[in-house]
Amino acid sequence: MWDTLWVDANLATMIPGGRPYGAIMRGAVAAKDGEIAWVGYAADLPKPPDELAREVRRCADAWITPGLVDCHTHLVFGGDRAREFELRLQGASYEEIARAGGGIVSTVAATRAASRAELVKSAAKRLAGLTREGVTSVEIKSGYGLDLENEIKMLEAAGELGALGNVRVKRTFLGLHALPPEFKEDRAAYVQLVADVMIPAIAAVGLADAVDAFCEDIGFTADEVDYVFSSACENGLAVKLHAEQLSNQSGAALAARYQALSADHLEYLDDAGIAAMAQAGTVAVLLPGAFYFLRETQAPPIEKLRAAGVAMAVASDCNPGTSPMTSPLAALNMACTLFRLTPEEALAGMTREGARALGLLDDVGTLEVGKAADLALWDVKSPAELCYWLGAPLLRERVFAGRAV
Ligand code: DI6
Ligand code: FE
Repeated sequence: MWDTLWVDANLATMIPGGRPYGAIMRGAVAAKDGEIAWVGYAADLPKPPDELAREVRRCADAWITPGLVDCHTHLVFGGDRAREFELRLQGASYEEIARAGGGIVSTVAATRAASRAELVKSAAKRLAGLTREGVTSVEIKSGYGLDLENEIKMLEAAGELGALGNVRVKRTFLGLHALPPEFKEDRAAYVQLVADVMIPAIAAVGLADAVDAFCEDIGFTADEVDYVFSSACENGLAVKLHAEQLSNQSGAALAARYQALSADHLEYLDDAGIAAMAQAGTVAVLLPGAFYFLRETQAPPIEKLRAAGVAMAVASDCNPGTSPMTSPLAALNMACTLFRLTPEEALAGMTREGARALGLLDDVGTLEVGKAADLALWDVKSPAELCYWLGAPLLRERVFAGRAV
């Protein structure tokens, strides 16, 4: 007997190669022990539903997708940056504010001042924004502590959120996010601290799955990132990179040299970077929320990424400075309107490709037997509606590891 069987539903399995969205009309999906035990056409079920599962859920023609995977967020932080938003609306640029000691560094002060419990509490609200729109897996970065104690506090808070929110959490250590004020006169010492002390310490206690960095004029140079990435590899952690968001630093190519899981943002990505990513199988994570919120005008080279066969994921980048957005469906809409992804590409970007970008594709991201029974049930007549509406309450039910939550 299966635990639960969903019938009277259409499935967007997101398995590539067949019909759009891997769709199965009048499908059924079953869960046992938290995993998907059966997927297919309801007509092919071996027996009547009630003889197959302890609980049968009739879905009145809802669409079922894999639970959404938000593969790039900075959900945990103290304070907010609404004041900075006002300054930017009066003409100050993100870079000017950062150089004047605002920006990320101001969130660092607020994050250091917050207790772990306070961080969990404020992030839980943002996480609720994600889960009420179907997210079942989320990546959460550190990077607003910038010393070992506060980075650990952030990563522990991120871990607590998983159990609290019924989501799978992948944690990323983002030590090279900004130069902390106490190292203002000695960049090299901070980079060394991150590589030689913080990464080994965090890896030793299993608080992170990956290491990220902000490779940018106002962030860290490719050489500095290179140094930190070699420590990540030595310590058995995957890497990923904020690359080519505001300028071209050849960060994506550097990331690809390290077989990075992903390179993220990519507005200024060049042809060499695309080729390197294609070769390495590095996922392009598109973050239209940051593009929108910063009123950027140069979009990532979507057409060329597509032509090169680079996998494209879409994520919220939820963070206080450049993407204060807790709506994954809004990110899907923006990926289509601003970056010209097709709705199928956008939805794949927040399911299958998001999972790939987290190294989780064997576990989640498509509706396939043996993967976790992480599902989202939607009140829509076609999957394209998930990218079309802005702000509509489309989620009917979220299923995490086989349980409706
Ligand atoms: N790029 C971003 O978009 C965020 N971090 C990064 O490296 C912004 C973070 C912030 O402004 O607080
Ligand atoms: Fe980011």
